[in-house]
Amino acid sequence: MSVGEALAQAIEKKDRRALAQAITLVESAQPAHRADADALMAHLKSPPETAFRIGITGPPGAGKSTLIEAMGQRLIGEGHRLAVLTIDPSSRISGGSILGDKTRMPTLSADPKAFVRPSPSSGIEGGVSRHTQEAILLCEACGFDRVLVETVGVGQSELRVAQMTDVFVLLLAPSAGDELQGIKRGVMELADVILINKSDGDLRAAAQRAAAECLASTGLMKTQTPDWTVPVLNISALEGDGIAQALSELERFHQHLKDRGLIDLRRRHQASEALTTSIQEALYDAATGDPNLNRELDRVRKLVLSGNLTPRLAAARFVDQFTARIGKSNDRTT
Ligand SMILES: Nc1nc2c(ncn2[C@@H]2O[C@H](COP(=O)(O)OP(=O)(O)OP(=O)(O)O)[C@@H](O)[C@H]2O)c(=O)[nH]1
Ligand SMILES: [Mg+2]
Repeated sequence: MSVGEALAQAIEKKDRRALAQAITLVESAQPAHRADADALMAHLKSPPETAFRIGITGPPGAGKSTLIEAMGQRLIGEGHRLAVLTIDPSSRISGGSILGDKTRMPTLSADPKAFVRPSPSSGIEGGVSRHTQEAILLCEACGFDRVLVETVGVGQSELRVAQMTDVFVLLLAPSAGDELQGIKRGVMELADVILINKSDGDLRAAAQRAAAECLASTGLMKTQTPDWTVPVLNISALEGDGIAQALSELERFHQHLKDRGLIDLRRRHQASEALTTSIQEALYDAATGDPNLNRELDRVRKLVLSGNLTPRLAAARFVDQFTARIGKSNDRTT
């Protein structure tokens, strides 16, 4: 039996250690591991229909981890098995282990019905690991029916997480100066549910004004999902206020999608997006795996950084070199 097949079998028996190993395998950058990872993914059964994928994003310090602790304990209390994948752009692998959010979800990390997995962000975009999609499928195969993906709102990561989850939650927190911090309109438009955290103590009034401001701007946006009005809720992850309501909004959204047959549609759309992204990444890897092309990339990057070439022209020049090399290697093989 291959490594991949053995891991797939162990995962189906709800073996958490196998799940952890499997995620490490799919995250591995070593080419030798790729074949095992592909075999593993090929042997997985399709996820149970009840699985629900929840994406949570928000600016640094908004309270994502605190919220996940609070929500997680409730979900477990309701009989769910919860997997939490946190993608932490600031985490680094140190001595083989990841220093990340695990320590900030102490209760969930210690709970046998939860599985908490911090992932370092990978590669070029500095955001969502390209293997998060596979990690989600692995968690579901291991019997986790709620999968939470936490990402800090930086760059492309929100879009990537929105593309791999069933509901996308935007968590914001008021600042002392009232305005909502660090949030781009494009990200607001991805949200299915908006939560304004830290609606407690000194920040309560500011949080309520922030919610009103948010409602006003979401009212003007076109929604992603037919017949769905994006709810904006004030919560306090720290004090546990509004967590039950927030969870019931998520379940209501899940039901909304199911009633209209939109889950399947959303997942098919996501699979198609994932295919496009995977092709982009595979092409990027193929191109930068070639030492000559890698040097060419360095060269054009320097030109871009010194302001002598626009990124688009630099990319076009690089792609020309890439296709020229493919042409040459085809000439050799035919
Ligand atoms: N007052 C108040 N503080 C909170 C609340 N939720 C979180 N905090 C505090 O905000 C800080 C950041 O909380 P985290 O849960 O680590 O935030 P995060 O969004 O996961 O942060 P990063 O992962 O670093 O982006 C901590 O000091 C929390 O105690 C809340 O509801 N009210
Ligand atoms: Mg966090």
